[in-house]
Parts: sequence; structure tokens; C-alpha cells
Amino acid sequence: MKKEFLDLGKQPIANDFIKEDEYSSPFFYDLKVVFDEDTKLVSLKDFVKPELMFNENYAYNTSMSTPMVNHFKSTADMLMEEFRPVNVMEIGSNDGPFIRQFDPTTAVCVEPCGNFADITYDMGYETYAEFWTTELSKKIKSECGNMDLIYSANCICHIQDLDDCFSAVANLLSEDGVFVFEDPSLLRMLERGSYDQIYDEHAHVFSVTALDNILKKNGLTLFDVDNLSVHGGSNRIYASKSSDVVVKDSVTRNLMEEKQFGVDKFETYKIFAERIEKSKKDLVNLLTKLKDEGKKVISIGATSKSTTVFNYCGIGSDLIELITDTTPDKQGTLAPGSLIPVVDRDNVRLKEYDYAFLGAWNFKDLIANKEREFVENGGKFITHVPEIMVFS
Ligand code: JHZ
Repeated sequence: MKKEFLDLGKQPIANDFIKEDEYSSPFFYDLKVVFDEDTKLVSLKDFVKPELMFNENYAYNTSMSTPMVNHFKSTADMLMEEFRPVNVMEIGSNDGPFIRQFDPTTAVCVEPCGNFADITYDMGYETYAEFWTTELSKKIKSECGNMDLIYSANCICHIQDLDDCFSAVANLLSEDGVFVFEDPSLLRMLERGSYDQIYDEHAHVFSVTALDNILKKNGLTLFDVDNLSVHGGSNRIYASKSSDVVVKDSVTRNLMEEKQFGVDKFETYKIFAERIEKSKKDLVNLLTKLKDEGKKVISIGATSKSTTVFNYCGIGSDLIELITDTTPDKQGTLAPGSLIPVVDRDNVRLKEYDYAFLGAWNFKDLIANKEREFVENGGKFITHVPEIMVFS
């Protein structure tokens, strides 16, 4: 049975950055979150139609982020060394920072966003510009054969029908193949109060507990977990078709840690929801006070996460004047819902601002380091993770 615990209000498509001439009547949906008592899975109550989010205008470009590019290079090296796969496939290959580490003659991409599918196709990779489904899995199996490694980062949690997703993986994986995927960790979200991990694309926020249950149901055994620091705390999950696979201690350790926190109990989510309401009040109070004092506030990183925060808290350009972002496709747009203008960092004199909200709080150290001059000039950062804080 699914039980609702959080209502983050009316939200727009998180990555639908609006070009001024395209502004018409934007789409909003109710962002509510449920806990499934049976599988222990945390999901959105109502899913948004995938085509509205993942299409040829998708704005999140992995290669714009140097730390993520380095992450995918080292992940590919590690997987090659550990599993020596021949046929490799990536689900949600974006603009290819992971797949480009593999030989194009034996690697395949699945990417429904046309703008990114074109990039890996031009790089020489067989690219299926489609959503990952059982039907597609059968097609790839007949055209390319079984896969020894199926990899996916920040994409499996976007897939609404997990039973179809996992059974499609089991169908395509070779007998001794490995399925490796990484997504934000539910435990880290609960610990850090980072409710902004919840938005339209994240149909689910995964615990190891829920994945263990759902993978099993679909013929896959979860045998290893790496806890990662990327994206504010993620888990890399390893699964196999073989029920004889040796299950590593990391699995038991993660399951225990989650149980101790109460990830399997509805009560935990009620407490989380109260914390989030307080976070909203504290942030709005702080920004209102700063406005009354005549302070200038900017935000750094036009993230999907900040779409949730600004729309949940009702923050617009009256409280945060501008958002800077390094991604060319986001620059010159208005942020979804809040309509705060998004600009190129290089066109902003940060020293004219008193405070900078960290929309990309997951890159806090990197940003603080890059923007040392801002702090030296008296600038301060604001973050809502793990609670509303001002620091320099
Ligand atoms: P970042 C994306 O979420 C979308 P987002 C996606 N749905 C997903 O699942 C998660 O990732 C995991 C900019 N930036 O990575 C670049 C600066 O401007 O936190 C990016 O636009 N200056 C696939 O959108 C954004 O911030 C900087 O110094 O929440 C970061 O986005 C740095 C470091 C980044 O993901």
C-alpha cells in the first residue's frame, strides 16, 4: 500500500528552462511523494509524462561538469578492469562521457533525448533514441546480441515502471554479465534534508532496501553497493542474473544502516516532511529579511534541484535576483516556474551581491573555492542543506 507523506506543491518541468520568446502557458503538476509499505520504495504520487521531460530540448548536459566527467572516466576504467566486458550498453548516455571510454564497435547507447542521441551517434556509437523498455531490449538483443555490462547513471530512478525496466535488463544481460547503476541515495536525502532531490524526473528516490526487493522480483540479485559522494550522496548498485553470485558485505552493511535509520518505516517520512516544512519557513524568512535590509541575493547553479526549492518556497526574482549557470543552453532563459533569469557566470560581477544561494549545493566546495574573491569582498553563501545556513 502506498502512503503519501510529502506535498511539494505545484511544480513545473524541472529542466524546462524558458527562452523568453517561447513563454506561453507552462505546464504545472502536483509534486507529492509516497512510500510503498510493501516494497519500501519512495516514489512520486503522480508521474509526469516522460516525453514532457526527456526530449530534444533536454537541458542537463553532463559534459558541462568537469567533476562528473572525471567521475565517469574513473568509473569506466574501474568497470573495465573489474569485469572485462566485451559488449557494453549505457541507458541514458546523455552526451557520452561514460560511453566514450569504450570501443564504438562493441558499445551501444540508449538515449531518448534527441539532442544527446545525435551526439553519441556522431561519435560512432550505435544509439537508440528511445525510452528503455522490454520492447527495446528485445530489439537490441536481436540486433546486437547480449550485453556483458549494462551501465546507467542518474537514469534508472527516472524510469517509472521499474518492473519493466529490470526485466528488460535481465533479458539483455549475458549469463555472467553485470548491471551497474548509480542514483541519488534515499538515506543521504533523509539525513541531509535534501528534499530538492525530488522533482519530476526522479520518479523514485532509491534505498538499497527497496532495490534489493524489486531487483529480486525481476530475476536480478543485488550483490554489491558503492556509496558515492556525487550528486549529494549516491549509491552505485551491482546486480547479476546469477542467483549464485557472492553477495558482498557492502549489501548487508547498507541494509543494516538503512534499517537503523528507519528507511522501512512510514514514521521516518513523516518526520522528514516536518523538517522540510521548517526548511521552507526558515529560507523564506531569511530571504525576506535580507530583502528588507536591502541586500542583493543571487543563486549559483540553475539545477533541477533549485526548481523544486524555488517553486515549493514560492521564491521569485523579488527574493533572488539572478541565477548563474555555466551551461550555455540554460543561459539567457528564465528558470522554470520561478521565472528568475539565468545568466552566464562570466557576465556577472559577483562582488555586487551580498549573498549567493547554492542551487548546486552538491558542488559546495568547488564553488566556494572558485568564488574566493566573492567571500574576500564580504560575500556570504546560503545553503538549505542540511539546514538553512549562512557561511563564508
Ligand atoms: P547538477 C541533474 O540534476 C539532472 P541537477 C538529472 N535529472 C539528474 O538525475 C541529476 O543531475 C543527478 C551548474 N554549475 O549536476 C552546471 C555552475 O553553474 O547539480 C549545472 O547546470 N557552476 C540528470 O540539475 C548545475 O550547476 C559551477 O561551478 O540538479 C549543476 O547541476 C558548477 C560546479 C555547476 O544537477
